[in-house]
Amino acid sequence: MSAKPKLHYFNGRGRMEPIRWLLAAAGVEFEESYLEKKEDLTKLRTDGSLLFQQVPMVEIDGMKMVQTRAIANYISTKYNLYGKDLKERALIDMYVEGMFDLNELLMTHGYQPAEKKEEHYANMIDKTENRYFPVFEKVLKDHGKDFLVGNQLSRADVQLLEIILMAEEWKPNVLAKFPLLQSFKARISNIPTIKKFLQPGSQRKPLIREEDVPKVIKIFY
Ligand SMILES: N[C@@H](CCC(=O)N[C@@H](CS)C(=O)NCC(=O)O)C(=O)O
Repeated sequence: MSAKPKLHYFNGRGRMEPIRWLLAAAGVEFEESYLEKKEDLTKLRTDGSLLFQQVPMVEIDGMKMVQTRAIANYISTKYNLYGKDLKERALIDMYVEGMFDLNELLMTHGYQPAEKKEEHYANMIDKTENRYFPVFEKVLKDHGKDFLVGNQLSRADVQLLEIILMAEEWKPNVLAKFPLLQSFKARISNIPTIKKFLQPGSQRKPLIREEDVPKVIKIFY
């Protein structure tokens, strides 16, 4: 039996959260080692564990993987969340790259300085409601299936649910104009592995609290 993947990151969402989601959706148990202070990052760097001196880093199948997308690609391929052929994979790639772009806006909002918050919020909600969510609503409408690609669960569905829930934290009625995304959310949330991940006490991380932001910044700068 191979060891559980071990995730190295701070105890928060950031770039590691989509990886936690994918592992959880695949029903894979994982361990976490949290960076609490800068010295923890320095230690990983000096012992040669970080190819580009950055986290996320995931120990998996004898590798020390870095680069969020590379890690997510590996997990998605290994656990059959990456479509059944090249064209499905191409669609999934386009969708999830859009999701990563939106995720970057949602994930960094809590870290914005006070004077930038309002402008950042307006841009983030505008992009959510007018650029990204209409695309996924249309995809579901056009093919009329339950999942974004190929009528089976893929990483695109998992990552979209993650983003929907994040966007709702900033604007609770953000799905008001997207009826198919509303039913998508309910459907994907009910998949047993995902349902379990959504329960309190899982390894899913909460939205960062304002008072924890300086601590996280100190680890990396
Ligand atoms: N392209 C990389 C970016 C990783 C990254 O920026 N990681 C941050 C923490 S979220 C970091 O390690 N920052 C320290 C540094 O860049 O020196 C990825 O997607 O994994």
